[in-house]
Amino acid sequence: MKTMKTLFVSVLAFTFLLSSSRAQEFEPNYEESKVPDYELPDPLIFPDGEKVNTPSEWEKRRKQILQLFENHVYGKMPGKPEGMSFEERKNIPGALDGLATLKEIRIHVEQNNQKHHFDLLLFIPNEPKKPVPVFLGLNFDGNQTVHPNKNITITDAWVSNDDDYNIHNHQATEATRGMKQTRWPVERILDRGYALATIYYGEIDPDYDDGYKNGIHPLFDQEYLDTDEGNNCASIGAWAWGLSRGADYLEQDPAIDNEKMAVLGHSRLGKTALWAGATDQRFDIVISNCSGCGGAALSRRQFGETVGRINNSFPHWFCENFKKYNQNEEALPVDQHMLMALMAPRPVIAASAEEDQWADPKGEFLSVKHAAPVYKLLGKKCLPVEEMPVINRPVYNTTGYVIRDGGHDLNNYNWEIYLNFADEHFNKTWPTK
Ligand code: GTR
Repeated sequence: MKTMKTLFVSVLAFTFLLSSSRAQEFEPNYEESKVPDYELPDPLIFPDGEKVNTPSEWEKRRKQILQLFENHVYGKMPGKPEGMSFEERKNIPGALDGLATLKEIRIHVEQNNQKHHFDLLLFIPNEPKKPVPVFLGLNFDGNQTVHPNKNITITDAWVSNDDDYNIHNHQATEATRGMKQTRWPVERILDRGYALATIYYGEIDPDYDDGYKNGIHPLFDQEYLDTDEGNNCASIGAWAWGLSRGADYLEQDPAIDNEKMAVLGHSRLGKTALWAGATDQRFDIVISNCSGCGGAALSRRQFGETVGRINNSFPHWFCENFKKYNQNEEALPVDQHMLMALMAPRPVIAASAEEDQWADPKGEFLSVKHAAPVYKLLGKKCLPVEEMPVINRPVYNTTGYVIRDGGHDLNNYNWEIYLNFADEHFNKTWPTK
């Protein structure tokens, strides 16, 4: 009887603890005064306590940090596949009233007797007549949503259902043409002398938890999927891998200046752009738009979306080990300022939005700020300010930050900043409109 009673009390206590920890998880903090005290790991200290003093020592340290992110956050990143080919399915020189050449390239990848493909949509300005810099970014709903042009192939991959756009059974429809065009000012980008490349992220890996059975995951060797190690390449890793395959195509297209490739992404695709920039140094500029938790925001601040919350809502985005840090952020061997530092010495800019507190704008600013010692070691100038800038006042040198008014989105204002940032860093010499 006594044991029964003890058991009953323990079950009750356990249930209470569980529900109070859940409550904690489901009440995000939006108050600066409630941000816990935290100490960030120093990117310039080796595990044995030695200081990183030179660029070549940084190279050694950089590898360690990259590995920490692989093992604890995003999972191991597979390399180029055994087989890859580029099938040009469309090449329309007079597209968009003669402004651009529109291309569609099917990227075929093959490994371990498994095949997969995804389509890269590419707009190249017809002027200037020389190789141009390019922005590459994944899109959320299919290449056809980026611009209403009828030549763009509608994706036949899995998409999220959406009554407003008549999407049922996860199949995109004609109604989705141009549905996300406010995020992609294609004509403006072309006018400014840049090419734009995009891939639908769902063609690389559909965004739902399926145990990594679909998309490009079947191509990966067991060592990248093996959850015993807990550092499995999850969905953000897969999407970033797809961006690198996009870069494989772009760097051999003669219309593209392959020393001027910028990678960008919004929200979960901003997290992905950062991971791609860290793992693939062919990306010459890295742009994070409202990437938040697991992106530019410092995890230790636990402001808005937290590690526990994101792992709970999206268990397939990060590797298994990342779940160890649910409500345990201080145990992380890294924080996101170290991800920013992995871009050094390349230019990186993070953008937040005033109403997007879920993504913790201040945490995004601070991770850019705390990447500075690495950039300085490599002789680069960082943010020209110590404190967060006011709304709509971009601040940048090689690293940059902006918080604009409005909500969680990628819009024309963001693009103007990214175009200016790229102009400056790519030393663009031709006149812009
Ligand atoms: C939210 C998620 C964010 C962000 C966003 C998005 O639901 O909590 O981390 O990634 O989705 O990608 O739209």
